[in-house]
Amino acid sequence: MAAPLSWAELEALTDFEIDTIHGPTNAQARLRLFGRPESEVRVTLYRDNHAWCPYCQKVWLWLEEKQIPYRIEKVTMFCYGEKEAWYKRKVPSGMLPALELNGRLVTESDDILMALERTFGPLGEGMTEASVIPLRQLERLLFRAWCSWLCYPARSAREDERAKEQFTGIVARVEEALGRTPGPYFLPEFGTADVIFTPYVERMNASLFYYKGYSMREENPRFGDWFAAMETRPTYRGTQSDFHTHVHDLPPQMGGVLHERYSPDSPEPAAG
Ligand SMILES: N[C@@H](CCC(=O)N[C@@H](CS)C(=O)NCC(=O)O)C(=O)O
Repeated sequence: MAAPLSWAELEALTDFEIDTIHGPTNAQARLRLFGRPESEVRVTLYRDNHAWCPYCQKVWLWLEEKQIPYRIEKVTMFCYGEKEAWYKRKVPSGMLPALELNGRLVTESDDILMALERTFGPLGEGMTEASVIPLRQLERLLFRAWCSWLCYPARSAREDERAKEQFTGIVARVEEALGRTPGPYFLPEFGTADVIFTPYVERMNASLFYYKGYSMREENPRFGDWFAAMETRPTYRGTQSDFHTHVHDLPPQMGGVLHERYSPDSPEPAAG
Protein backbone atom coordinates (compact mmCIF):
# COMPACT_ATOMS: atom_id res chain seq x y z
CA MET A 1 0.00 0.00 0.00
CA ALA A 2 1.29 3.50 -0.83
CA ALA A 3 2.58 5.45 2.16
CA PRO A 4 0.45 8.45 3.13
CA LEU A 5 1.79 11.81 1.99
CA SER A 6 3.67 13.89 4.56
CA TRP A 7 2.33 17.33 5.54
CA ALA A 8 5.09 18.94 3.44
CA GLU A 9 4.17 16.83 0.41
CA LEU A 10 0.51 17.65 0.85
CA GLU A 11 1.30 21.35 1.14
CA ALA A 12 3.31 21.22 -2.08
CA LEU A 13 0.18 19.93 -3.86
CA THR A 14 -2.02 22.79 -2.69
CA ASP A 15 -2.59 26.24 -4.02
CA PHE A 16 -3.33 28.15 -0.85
CA GLU A 17 -1.65 31.35 -1.96
CA ILE A 18 -4.83 33.36 -2.16
CA ASP A 19 -5.07 37.10 -1.83
CA THR A 20 -7.21 37.21 1.31
CA ILE A 21 -7.89 40.93 0.97
CA HIS A 22 -8.89 41.33 -2.66
CA GLY A 23 -9.25 37.70 -3.77
CA PRO A 24 -12.11 35.21 -3.42
CA THR A 25 -14.26 34.97 -0.30
CA ASN A 26 -12.25 33.26 2.43
CA ALA A 27 -12.47 32.62 6.16
CA GLN A 28 -8.91 33.78 6.91
CA ALA A 29 -9.30 37.44 5.92
CA ARG A 30 -9.13 40.21 8.51
CA LEU A 31 -9.70 42.87 5.89
CA ARG A 32 -11.69 42.76 2.63
CA LEU A 33 -11.25 45.54 0.08
CA PHE A 34 -12.43 44.19 -3.30
CA GLY A 35 -9.84 46.32 -5.11
CA ARG A 36 -10.67 49.50 -3.21
CA PRO A 37 -8.45 51.59 -0.88
CA GLU A 38 -8.45 50.88 2.85
CA SER A 39 -9.56 54.47 3.49
CA GLU A 40 -13.02 53.44 2.20
CA VAL A 41 -13.63 50.95 5.03
CA ARG A 42 -16.68 52.00 7.08
CA VAL A 43 -17.66 48.57 8.40
CA THR A 44 -16.24 46.13 10.98
CA LEU A 45 -17.84 42.69 11.31
CA TYR A 46 -17.39 40.89 14.65
CA ARG A 47 -17.82 37.18 14.09
CA ASP A 48 -16.69 33.86 15.54
CA ASN A 49 -13.14 32.50 15.18
CA HIS A 50 -13.93 29.53 12.97
CA ALA A 51 -16.67 30.83 10.69
CA TRP A 52 -19.18 28.40 12.22
CA CYS A 53 -21.76 30.87 13.58
CA PRO A 54 -24.81 30.79 11.26
CA TYR A 55 -26.01 34.31 11.98
CA CYS A 56 -22.50 35.61 11.26
CA GLN A 57 -22.49 33.72 7.95
CA LYS A 58 -25.66 35.56 6.94
CA VAL A 59 -24.02 38.99 7.35
CA TRP A 60 -20.70 37.78 5.96
CA LEU A 61 -22.32 36.48 2.76
CA TRP A 62 -24.28 39.70 2.31
CA LEU A 63 -21.11 41.84 2.61
CA GLU A 64 -19.27 39.60 0.15
CA GLU A 65 -22.11 39.69 -2.38
CA LYS A 66 -22.32 43.48 -2.18
CA GLN A 67 -18.51 43.82 -2.14
CA ILE A 68 -18.57 46.30 0.71
CA PRO A 69 -15.04 46.95 2.06
CA TYR A 70 -14.91 45.74 5.67
CA ARG A 71 -12.71 44.66 8.53
CA ILE A 72 -13.18 41.38 10.44
CA GLU A 73 -12.61 40.95 14.20
CA LYS A 74 -12.81 37.37 15.46
CA VAL A 75 -14.38 36.47 18.80
CA THR A 76 -14.60 33.21 20.78
CA MET A 77 -18.01 31.55 21.10
CA PHE A 78 -19.00 30.66 24.70
CA CYS A 79 -19.06 26.94 23.97
CA TYR A 80 -15.42 26.96 22.85
CA GLY A 81 -13.78 29.08 25.56
CA GLU A 82 -13.60 32.39 27.34
CA LYS A 83 -15.30 35.32 25.63
CA GLU A 84 -12.81 38.16 25.10
CA ALA A 85 -13.17 40.91 27.75
CA TRP A 86 -12.83 43.66 25.11
CA TYR A 87 -15.83 42.16 23.27
CA LYS A 88 -17.95 41.91 26.42
CA ARG A 89 -17.30 45.60 27.06
CA LYS A 90 -18.58 46.32 23.57
CA VAL A 91 -21.45 43.78 23.55
CA PRO A 92 -22.28 42.81 27.17
CA SER A 93 -24.33 39.74 26.12
CA GLY A 94 -21.30 38.45 24.16
CA MET A 95 -23.62 37.50 21.29
CA LEU A 96 -22.44 37.36 17.69
CA PRO A 97 -22.55 38.80 15.14
CA ALA A 98 -22.11 42.52 15.78
CA LEU A 99 -21.21 45.18 13.29
CA GLU A 100 -19.81 48.68 13.46
CA LEU A 101 -21.06 50.92 10.70
CA ASN A 102 -19.58 54.41 10.56
CA GLY A 103 -18.59 53.92 14.22
CA ARG A 104 -22.11 52.89 15.36
CA LEU A 105 -22.58 49.42 16.85
CA VAL A 106 -25.45 47.23 15.62
CA THR A 107 -26.34 43.77 16.93
CA GLU A 108 -28.94 41.18 15.79
CA SER A 109 -28.28 39.89 12.29
CA ASP A 110 -31.59 41.14 10.83
CA ASP A 111 -31.06 44.63 12.25
CA ILE A 112 -27.51 44.54 10.90
CA LEU A 113 -28.74 43.71 7.40
CA MET A 114 -31.33 46.48 7.58
CA ALA A 115 -28.70 49.01 8.73
CA LEU A 116 -26.41 47.90 5.89
CA GLU A 117 -29.25 48.25 3.40
CA ARG A 118 -29.95 51.80 4.57
CA THR A 119 -26.33 52.74 3.91
CA PHE A 120 -25.38 50.65 0.88
CA GLY A 121 -28.73 49.73 -0.70
CA PRO A 122 -30.40 46.30 -0.75
CA LEU A 123 -29.08 43.08 -2.24
CA GLY A 124 -31.80 42.30 -4.78
CA GLU A 125 -35.12 42.72 -2.97
CA GLY A 126 -34.49 44.02 0.55
CA MET A 127 -35.42 42.90 4.07
CA THR A 128 -38.65 44.91 4.33
CA GLU A 129 -40.04 44.25 0.83
CA ALA A 130 -43.46 42.59 0.72
CA SER A 131 -41.89 39.78 -1.33
CA VAL A 132 -39.18 39.09 1.26
CA ILE A 133 -41.01 39.34 4.61
CA PRO A 134 -43.08 36.12 4.17
CA LEU A 135 -39.92 34.30 3.07
CA ARG A 136 -38.12 35.48 6.20
CA GLN A 137 -41.05 34.17 8.27
CA LEU A 138 -40.96 30.86 6.42
CA GLU A 139 -37.23 30.51 7.14
CA ARG A 140 -37.92 30.88 10.88
CA LEU A 141 -40.71 28.28 10.69
CA LEU A 142 -38.32 25.90 8.94
CA PHE A 143 -35.65 26.59 11.56
CA ARG A 144 -38.04 25.82 14.43
CA ALA A 145 -39.32 22.62 12.79
CA TRP A 146 -35.72 21.47 12.24
CA CYS A 147 -34.86 22.15 15.90
CA SER A 148 -37.94 20.28 17.08
CA TRP A 149 -37.08 17.21 15.03
CA LEU A 150 -33.35 17.21 15.62
CA CYS A 151 -32.71 18.72 19.01
CA TYR A 152 -35.47 17.32 21.24
CA PRO A 153 -35.18 13.58 21.80
CA ALA A 154 -38.35 11.77 20.75
CA ARG A 155 -39.81 9.36 23.34
CA SER A 156 -41.16 7.03 20.72
CA ALA A 157 -40.96 6.23 17.01
CA ARG A 158 -44.38 7.88 16.62
CA GLU A 159 -43.16 11.11 18.20
CA ASP A 160 -40.09 11.12 15.96
CA GLU A 161 -42.32 10.52 12.93
CA ARG A 162 -44.58 13.42 13.95
CA ALA A 163 -41.60 15.77 14.26
CA LYS A 164 -40.38 14.63 10.87
CA GLU A 165 -43.83 15.20 9.33
CA GLN A 166 -43.93 18.67 10.80
CA PHE A 167 -40.53 19.42 9.30
CA THR A 168 -41.30 17.96 5.87
CA GLY A 169 -44.62 19.87 5.86
CA ILE A 170 -42.69 23.14 6.17
CA VAL A 171 -40.11 21.98 3.61
CA ALA A 172 -43.02 21.43 1.20
CA ARG A 173 -44.02 25.07 1.69
CA VAL A 174 -40.44 26.13 0.96
CA GLU A 175 -40.45 23.95 -2.19
CA GLU A 176 -43.66 25.68 -3.24
CA ALA A 177 -42.09 29.11 -2.65
CA LEU A 178 -39.05 28.13 -4.72
CA GLY A 179 -41.36 26.88 -7.47
CA ARG A 180 -43.00 30.30 -7.87
CA THR A 181 -40.07 31.60 -9.93
CA PRO A 182 -38.63 29.97 -13.05
CA GLY A 183 -35.04 30.32 -11.79
CA PRO A 184 -33.42 28.44 -8.91
CA TYR A 185 -33.62 31.29 -6.36
CA PHE A 186 -36.45 32.40 -4.09
CA LEU A 187 -37.20 35.50 -6.16
CA PRO A 188 -36.51 36.23 -9.85
CA GLU A 189 -33.01 37.47 -8.95
CA PHE A 190 -30.60 36.19 -6.30
CA GLY A 191 -30.87 38.39 -3.20
CA THR A 192 -31.49 38.87 0.50
CA ALA A 193 -34.04 36.04 0.73
CA ASP A 194 -31.44 33.52 -0.46
CA VAL A 195 -28.88 34.89 1.99
CA ILE A 196 -31.38 34.55 4.86
CA PHE A 197 -32.05 30.87 4.10
CA THR A 198 -28.41 29.94 3.50
CA PRO A 199 -26.86 29.31 6.95
CA TYR A 200 -29.50 27.05 8.39
CA VAL A 201 -30.42 25.05 5.32
CA GLU A 202 -26.71 24.30 4.94
CA ARG A 203 -26.74 22.98 8.52
CA MET A 204 -30.06 21.16 8.05
CA ASN A 205 -28.79 19.41 4.97
CA ALA A 206 -25.72 18.07 6.80
CA SER A 207 -27.27 17.30 10.18
CA LEU A 208 -30.46 15.60 8.95
CA PHE A 209 -28.47 13.41 6.60
CA TYR A 210 -26.16 12.28 9.40
CA TYR A 211 -28.53 12.10 12.37
CA LYS A 212 -31.81 11.21 10.66
CA GLY A 213 -30.88 9.66 7.31
CA TYR A 214 -32.88 12.35 5.50
CA SER A 215 -31.41 14.08 2.45
CA MET A 216 -33.00 17.47 2.14
CA ARG A 217 -31.34 18.00 -1.18
CA GLU A 218 -32.38 14.71 -2.77
CA GLU A 219 -35.91 14.61 -1.34
CA ASN A 220 -36.74 18.09 -2.57
CA PRO A 221 -35.90 18.87 -6.21
CA ARG A 222 -36.34 22.65 -5.91
CA PHE A 223 -34.07 22.69 -2.89
CA GLY A 224 -31.64 20.55 -4.88
CA ASP A 225 -31.61 23.17 -7.66
CA TRP A 226 -31.26 25.98 -5.13
CA PHE A 227 -28.25 24.30 -3.47
CA ALA A 228 -26.67 23.68 -6.88
CA ALA A 229 -27.16 27.33 -7.92
CA MET A 230 -25.75 28.57 -4.61
CA GLU A 231 -22.70 26.40 -5.08
CA THR A 232 -21.92 28.16 -8.39
CA ARG A 233 -21.38 31.38 -6.41
CA PRO A 234 -17.77 31.83 -5.24
CA THR A 235 -19.07 34.05 -2.42
CA TYR A 236 -21.19 31.26 -1.02
CA ARG A 237 -18.49 28.63 -1.56
CA GLY A 238 -16.07 30.80 0.41
CA THR A 239 -18.41 30.81 3.42
CA GLN A 240 -19.65 27.21 3.07
CA SER A 241 -18.61 24.57 5.58
CA ASP A 242 -18.45 20.80 5.15
CA PHE A 243 -20.75 18.02 6.41
CA HIS A 244 -18.27 16.67 8.95
CA THR A 245 -17.76 20.07 10.54
CA HIS A 246 -21.48 20.82 10.77
CA VAL A 247 -22.34 17.45 12.18
CA HIS A 248 -19.82 17.93 14.96
CA ASP A 249 -19.97 21.67 15.57
CA LEU A 250 -23.75 21.73 16.03
CA PRO A 251 -23.94 19.71 19.29
CA PRO A 252 -21.79 22.10 21.39
CA GLN A 253 -23.44 25.12 19.80
CA MET A 254 -26.97 23.83 20.31
CA GLY A 255 -26.40 22.40 23.78
CA GLY A 256 -25.33 18.85 23.01
CA VAL A 257 -28.88 17.73 22.38
CA LEU A 258 -28.11 16.05 19.08
CA HIS A 259 -26.27 13.29 20.89
CA GLU A 260 -29.39 12.02 22.55
CA ARG A 261 -31.61 10.71 19.82
CA TYR A 262 -34.25 8.08 19.43
CA SER A 263 -33.08 4.70 18.26
CA PRO A 264 -35.78 2.56 16.59
CA ASP A 265 -34.26 -0.54 18.22
CA SER A 266 -34.80 0.64 21.73
CA PRO A 267 -38.04 1.59 23.50
CA GLU A 268 -36.24 4.37 25.39
CA PRO A 269 -34.41 7.41 24.03
CA ALA A 270 -30.84 6.35 23.28
CA ALA A 271 -27.86 8.38 24.41
CA GLY A 272 -25.46 8.37 21.46
N1 LIG B 1 -30.97 36.67 17.07
C1 LIG B 1 -29.54 36.73 16.98
C2 LIG B 1 -29.00 35.35 17.28
C3 LIG B 1 -27.50 35.33 17.33
C4 LIG B 1 -26.96 34.09 17.97
O1 LIG B 1 -27.71 33.21 18.43
N2 LIG B 1 -25.65 34.02 18.02
C5 LIG B 1 -24.98 32.92 18.69
C6 LIG B 1 -23.99 32.23 17.76
S1 LIG B 1 -24.76 31.51 16.37
C7 LIG B 1 -24.13 33.49 19.81
O2 LIG B 1 -23.58 34.56 19.69
N3 LIG B 1 -24.01 32.77 20.89
C8 LIG B 1 -23.08 33.15 21.93
C9 LIG B 1 -21.79 32.45 21.72
O3 LIG B 1 -21.80 31.37 21.14
O4 LIG B 1 -20.75 32.94 22.15
C10 LIG B 1 -29.12 37.23 15.61
O5 LIG B 1 -29.90 37.06 14.66
O6 LIG B 1 -28.04 37.83 15.49
